[in-house]
Amino acid sequence: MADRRHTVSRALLEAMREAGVRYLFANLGSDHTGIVEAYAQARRGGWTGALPELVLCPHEFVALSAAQGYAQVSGEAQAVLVHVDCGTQNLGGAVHNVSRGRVPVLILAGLSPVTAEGELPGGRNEFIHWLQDTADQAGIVRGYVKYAHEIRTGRNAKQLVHRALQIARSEPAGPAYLVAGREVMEETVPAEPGGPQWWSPVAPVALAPQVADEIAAALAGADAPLVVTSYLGRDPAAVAALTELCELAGIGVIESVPMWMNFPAGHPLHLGYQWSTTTQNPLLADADVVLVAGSDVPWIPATSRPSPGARVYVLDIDPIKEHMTLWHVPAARYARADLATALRQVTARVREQGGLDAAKAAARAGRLAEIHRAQREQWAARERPAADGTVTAEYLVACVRDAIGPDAIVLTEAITNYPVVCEHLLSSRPGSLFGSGGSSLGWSGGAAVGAKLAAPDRTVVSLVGDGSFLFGVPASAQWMARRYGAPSLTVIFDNQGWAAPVMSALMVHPSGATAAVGGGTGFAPEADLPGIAAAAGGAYAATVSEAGKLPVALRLALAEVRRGRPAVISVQVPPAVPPPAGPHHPAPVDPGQKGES
Ligand SMILES: Cc1ncc(C[n+]2csc(CCOP(=O)(O)OP(=O)(O)O)c2C)c(N)n1
Ligand SMILES: [Mg+2]
Repeated sequence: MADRRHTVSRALLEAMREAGVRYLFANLGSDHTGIVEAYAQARRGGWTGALPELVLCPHEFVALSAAQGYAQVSGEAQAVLVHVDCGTQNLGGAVHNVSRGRVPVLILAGLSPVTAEGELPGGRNEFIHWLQDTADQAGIVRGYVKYAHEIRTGRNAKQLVHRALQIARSEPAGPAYLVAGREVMEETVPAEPGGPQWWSPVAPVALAPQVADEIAAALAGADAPLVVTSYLGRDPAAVAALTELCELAGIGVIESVPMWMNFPAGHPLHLGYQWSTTTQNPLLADADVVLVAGSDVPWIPATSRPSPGARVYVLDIDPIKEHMTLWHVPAARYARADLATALRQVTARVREQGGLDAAKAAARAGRLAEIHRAQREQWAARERPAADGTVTAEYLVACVRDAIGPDAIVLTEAITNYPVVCEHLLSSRPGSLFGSGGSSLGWSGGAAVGAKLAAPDRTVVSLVGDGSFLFGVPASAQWMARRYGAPSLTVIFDNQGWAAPVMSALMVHPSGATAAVGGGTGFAPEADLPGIAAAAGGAYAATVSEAGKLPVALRLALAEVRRGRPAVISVQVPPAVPPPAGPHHPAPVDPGQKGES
């Protein structure tokens, strides 16, 4: 009977499940005959638990973003299944995000059949098989994946799944891409266990002792030591390790372009955030020892950097970014290490070396706490509605913060409002704030579904620009949220269009034509963004423009989410781009902080 045929498709799925893949985020096609058949067999035979749960994703970008969100929240790699070259192309910028964000994921794609005359089961029998025959399908994603390989025979298909996942999970983590032709996927193979216990990711790497000594001595002897981090919080344990070191030695922390919660915002040694700043950060200029602990962009050298006399140390699982064509931080030492492990080593050496002047460190911590306090006071003062009763971005984030509480998982894709989100959300719990890690917009739509599947007991909230909401293929993402019981709250920063490209133009041409006539990136006539979610996923939908109505609107939406229904609220916030210059509208001179270009 057909069910007794143990196909490679079935073996691939079993290998994923053995390896701990809970969900297969899939968009199916003619290359997946064996996969569709295996799931049908499993449903008929009552053994669906042996396979990853199939999550249908009407768009591949959303599928990969969902797998990314799941892995970011849980630390566990999931799998994505896409249709030949077409589906691979549709992964689009999500491949950039998992790659830049160093998020582990296994992507499996079919290949067009390689036989056409009936030679083998699975050979060509549909017109598309000729159209989908590409010279180098893996080439579509090769620049982004850690591993790309074709499963050429079913006999080692399980082994290749385990190998791909081992590579994807080993730090620096990232995507792995496997392809398999339909004939291979339809092969019959013996049912064999894959031995997942032999494919664990590479164990955390420690610092060489002399490097730990050198960094510890530099920090202990510094007058103004500073840590800059962007993604240390990928590992929540590293947050505690950094906190311990900073408290011991009185070291301040700046988060640069944070896409993770890296250091508690409420901690007196937290000295704020920096993005695409146009002004020198004085704390960075004053530092004599700077520890860059997990960062791709610790500063923007053209506008803000440490002083030339500062000693810089780069501590990272990816310290010299071999995959970025242009990257340099002038450091005394670059060290590859697991950040939690390395920071614990450095802390231990600071204690053991005896070079730390405890009174000096305490006095410094006191001064930094003052800076911290003044900064927070300034931020808090901005948490009010505009004079005309409309909503400001600062007030919006403050209201969201107060409504959701400290345990929610927040996804931020607020773009020009990235800085506002950090400064007013003030996340202090590791694993509570996530960004895409890259710059391809639309991540939060699918990521929210993945995040909720990974943490069903936590409230998931996305803070997203109106443009980014549309990039996220909301009809697809919201449909998935309802179908798979993964409701979340989406709060749209509706500034009526794309502010970021205009900000970029103003940064380069502060007095150019854009400053005079605007950037032309407004969204009028506006789409009913929450209405898209209502139509596609039955979401609770609301639009808010008056500040007075915001707290109640958020409460109602959250109540819906807690009852199991997705909710999308669009909140009108001022366009981040100033109005055109004129007698009553002077042209902007310095756009200041900006989230993204
Ligand atoms: C896939 C992709 N396409 C284009 C861009 C360029 N881009 C950067 S920000 C931005 C506008 C984002 O609009 P929105 O989410 O509304 O945020 P806002 O700029 O208004 O704050 C665009 C188009 C990008 N980063 N990613
Ligand atoms: Mg916008």
